[in-house]
Amino acid sequence: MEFKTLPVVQGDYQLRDYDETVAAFSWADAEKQFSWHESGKVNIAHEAVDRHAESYRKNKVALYYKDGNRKEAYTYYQMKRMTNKSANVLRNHSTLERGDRLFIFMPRSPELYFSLIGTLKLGVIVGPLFEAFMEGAIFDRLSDSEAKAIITTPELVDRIPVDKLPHLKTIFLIGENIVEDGMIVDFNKHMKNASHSFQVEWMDKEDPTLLHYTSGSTGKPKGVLHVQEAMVQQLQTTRWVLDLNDEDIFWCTADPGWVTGTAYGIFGPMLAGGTMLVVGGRFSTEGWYEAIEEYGVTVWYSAPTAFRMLMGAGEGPMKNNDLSSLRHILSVGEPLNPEVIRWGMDAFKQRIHDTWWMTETGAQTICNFGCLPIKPGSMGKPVPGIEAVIVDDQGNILPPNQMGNLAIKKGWPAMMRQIWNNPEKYDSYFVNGEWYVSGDSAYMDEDGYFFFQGRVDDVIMTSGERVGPFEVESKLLEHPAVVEAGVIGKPDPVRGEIIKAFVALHEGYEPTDELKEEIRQFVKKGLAAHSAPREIEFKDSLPKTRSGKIMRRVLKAWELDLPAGDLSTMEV
Ligand code: 6R9
Repeated sequence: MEFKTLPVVQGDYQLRDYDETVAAFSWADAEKQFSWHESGKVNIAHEAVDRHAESYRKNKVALYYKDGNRKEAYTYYQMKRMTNKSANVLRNHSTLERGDRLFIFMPRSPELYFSLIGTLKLGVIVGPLFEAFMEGAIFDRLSDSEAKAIITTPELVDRIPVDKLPHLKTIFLIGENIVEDGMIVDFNKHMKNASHSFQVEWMDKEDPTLLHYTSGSTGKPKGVLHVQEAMVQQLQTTRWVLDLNDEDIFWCTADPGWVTGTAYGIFGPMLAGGTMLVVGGRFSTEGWYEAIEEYGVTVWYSAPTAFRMLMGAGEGPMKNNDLSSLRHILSVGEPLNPEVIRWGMDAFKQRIHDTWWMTETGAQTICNFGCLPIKPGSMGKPVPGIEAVIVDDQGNILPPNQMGNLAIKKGWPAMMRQIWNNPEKYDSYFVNGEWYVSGDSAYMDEDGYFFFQGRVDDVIMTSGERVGPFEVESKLLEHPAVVEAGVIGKPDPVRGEIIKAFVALHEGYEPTDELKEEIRQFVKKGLAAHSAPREIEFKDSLPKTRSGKIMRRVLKAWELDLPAGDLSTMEV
């Protein structure tokens, strides 16, 4: 089936006044940018790559890749050819069909991007995995989703428990000296001869695209299923929140194993015809600053943990690079501590913009963006098209300034459409069939700004006072000795719970009792007596997810001597 390709239009996407924009906005208008407006069919890979390759952006760089000395650049024209070749290799060397599941388990490299987009050209669902996953984590995800194929490398392939995965038929290996057999396919070898033309599978906008497994507070990781239509919101927010324009160089530091690394590390920028940078390898202060200067990064999307690590490294390394290309910086994943915002103002002479969303929301929902004046400490306001409220546990909408559950009106384009294999779990997210309840607690002020308070399950009740661990953690981080902090409620017969802080120290500080008392007093003076941790325990480092969230649940398990549950997303 051939469909006419719509011309790429730049359009007027400048936000004017917030209320005016919200009032004038409709998702239906936003959808007109894509081919289904004409044909009723769509494919996110076509919209992200092919239509730009057929436009004035043909020779524009889509992807810069840097890892040590490996430095490559691919235009939209080249991306189209490489993703077509990948799609042909996948089709010719497997039995994959539309709707089947394929996982990608490898470090960031151009091949990861080619094959991920190539998979979507086939209409096959992609499950991205962090390279740090070990056998148990791989097994949980591949068996739950009955995956038929995986793309990986010779270094990682031994972690796939093939014998226990009866549905797994094909392993595409990307690397050197690969010996093929009934199951193993040498991806690069076949890429050499593969045709660079491919007709994408035309899909419905409700057809699934990505399956992101994410950990809840209990039980096994759950498979959050996204659909084609997510692209509408990914593109719209890329323009409004990331403020990405044709001349920008965009760097999203997230790995595609995390939803940020697909929604904004691939699709948002490419749907917008942008130029993105991917930096392989692990975090390094010097390497990151160098990348910003070398590529002249203008828009930068990262996470509080990374900012805190950069902050911890001090001004020294910063002086070696010219970072003046940066014009817009954003953050996601955890609360953006005021301390980090202050550091950002000093270090980059601009404010870091907070954005709030979740794997389940599929794209940004509450953000500091464009025309919106920023209120310190707030995550911002709902992006146009999103309706957010605070509800109590029965689903009643609460008035401003009352803490409750942050909820979003069902039906936004990027919303998850299913929890794989678990419809009951999916339904349990919604109250009254109308509001998606996020599991975060927050309040909204009288101007409609949202303030994050914590995960619902992390809120501490001590002597009848509600304390958000984030507030305490932020204060702890302001102490010069503290580099990381995690705060939990520890059961206490008298007070219900007491506040316990786990703290990692900057180099050069001795973990003494005097320092504990000094830190306690610091929080007491800075916040409130009831917010000061009664107990402080020093640790070399704290357990974090791959996306940088301190895993309070693990701290709690340590404290209570309980099993820590699913640790597959923990950074090692
Ligand atoms: C994109 C992503 C979702 C949870 C979410 C919340 C926390 C995300 C935040 C934030 C405070 C922000 N979170 N953004 N907390 N301020 N700006 O992170 O997805 O990995 O599914 O995590 O992350 O608790 O509920 P995911």
